[in-house]
Formats: sequence, C-alpha cells, structure tokens
Amino acid sequence: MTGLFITLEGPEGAGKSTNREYLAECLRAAGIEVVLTREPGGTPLAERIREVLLAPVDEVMNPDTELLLVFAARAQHLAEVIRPALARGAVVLCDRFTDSTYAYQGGGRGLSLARIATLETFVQGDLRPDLTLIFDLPVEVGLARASARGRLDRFELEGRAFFDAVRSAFLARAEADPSRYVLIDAAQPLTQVQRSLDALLPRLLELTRG
Ligand code: Z5A
Repeated sequence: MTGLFITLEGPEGAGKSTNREYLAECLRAAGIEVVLTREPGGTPLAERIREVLLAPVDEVMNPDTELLLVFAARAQHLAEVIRPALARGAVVLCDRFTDSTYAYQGGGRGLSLARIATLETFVQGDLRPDLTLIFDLPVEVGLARASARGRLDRFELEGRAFFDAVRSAFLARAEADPSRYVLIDAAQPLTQVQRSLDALLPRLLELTRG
C-alpha cells in the first residue's frame, strides 16, 4: 500500500499553512488518514535544524551550509515521518519540500541546480511529491502578510531581488511540469482560494484511490 505525497509551496505569506489545514479537513471528512507536516522540520531533530536555519544571527550562513542543513533535516523527516506514513497508505500534506530548496537555495541564493538535484537524489532516492500546489502571489503582498505577524526570520530579512528570484523559480518549476504542479492564485481572498481547493478535491480523491 502506498499513500499520496502532496506538497504545498510558494513564497512567504502565501497561505500554505492556512490552506494545508483546510485541505486536511476536507480529506479527513472523506475518511482519509492525513499526516500534516512541514519543512524544514517535522521531527524533533529536524525542528532543531529549522531553528538554526531561521534564527537571524550575526555570522553570515554560508549558502552551502544552508543547503546541507535543509537536506539534513529532510533526511530525518523522510525517515521518521514521510516514508512511514506513505508506507501505511496515508496522505501526507507537507508545507514546503524540495521545490523550496530549488526556489530559495537555487533561485534566491544562486546555487547550482545540478548540485541540488544531486542531493535530492542522494536524500530522497526516487521519491518525489505526487502533486505540488504552488500558492503564488506578488512578493509585496506576501511580505506584508508575513510582516503583520511580527518578528521576521532570517529569510524574511532578505531583499526584494531575493524574493523576486524565489517567486520566478517556483513559477518556472510549475511551468516545466504541468502534470505535477497546480498553480493557485493566493492573492485572492481566502474564501476564493478555498474554492480553488474545493475544485481540486475530486482529483485528490481520485489519486488516493490509486
Ligand atoms: N526554506 C528554504 O530556504 N529551503 C527549503 O528547502 C525549505 C524551506 C523547505 C521557513 O518556511 C523558511 O524556510 C522559508 C523558506 C525556507 N522562508 N521564509 N521565510 P516557512 O514555511 O515556515 O515560512 P513562510 O513561508 O514564511 O511561512 P508563512 O509566512 O507562515 O507562510 P504561509 O504558511 O504561506 O502563510 P500562512 O501562515 O498560512 O498565512 C500568513 C498570513 O496570511 C496569516 O495571517 C493568514 O491568516 C493570512 N492569509 C492567508 N491566506 C490569506 C488570503 N488569501 N488573504 C488574506 N490573508 C491571508
């Protein structure tokens, strides 16, 4: 039995966490086991790596260090949470995954995409999400939502060019593989975004039936 691996991606403030909860409720109402998780993080050890990644500190983090920490957390998360859940047939809804690595470390930091792909295969083998929802919105709208929450993390302190590159990288990935990616206009009011998810539900239920 294999489950379904769905990832939610997009820039800051796009509503990934909010909509992950909504989607989980819809799937659970259909009697499906749903595992909600996030990256970086998802296990106690991976959450400690998350703290290191997000805390603003005086020492500049080398981009390669950042990349390796992201994949170190992912290896733990896959072993402890994602693979066991998929093996028992659950739907895993994961807030960010390797598309974020391509967008932030690849697009934002300018690291080699080939190097990211090498680490992706090293850590994940052939496991890739079955479906990826990209919540897209203009950078300024997302940053305004994130800022309204209070203190900014180490990524949110980056400049405009960084976020433009991150958004472009997400959009390029969605465009390159329409069979895996669904682009959602996250600038709409929340009720509209949720209507888009409602429209997607029959496809998700079909996928869970294999
Ligand atoms: N990162 C990385 O660099 N490489 C990697 O491989 C991975 C991650 C996996 C932490 O992620 C950071 O890790 C991230 C990239 C890096 N960079 N940052 N920052 P995170 O997921 O924890 O961070 P985030 O994207 O900033 O989370 P977020 O701001 O919480 O965004 P969200 O989950 O997409 O949004 P939300 O919490 O659901 O909503 C934000 C607010 O907007 C909230 O008040 C909502 O009520 C409101 N909201 C949501 N939707 C709407 C709509 N439609 N209208 C109006 N208001 C809305």
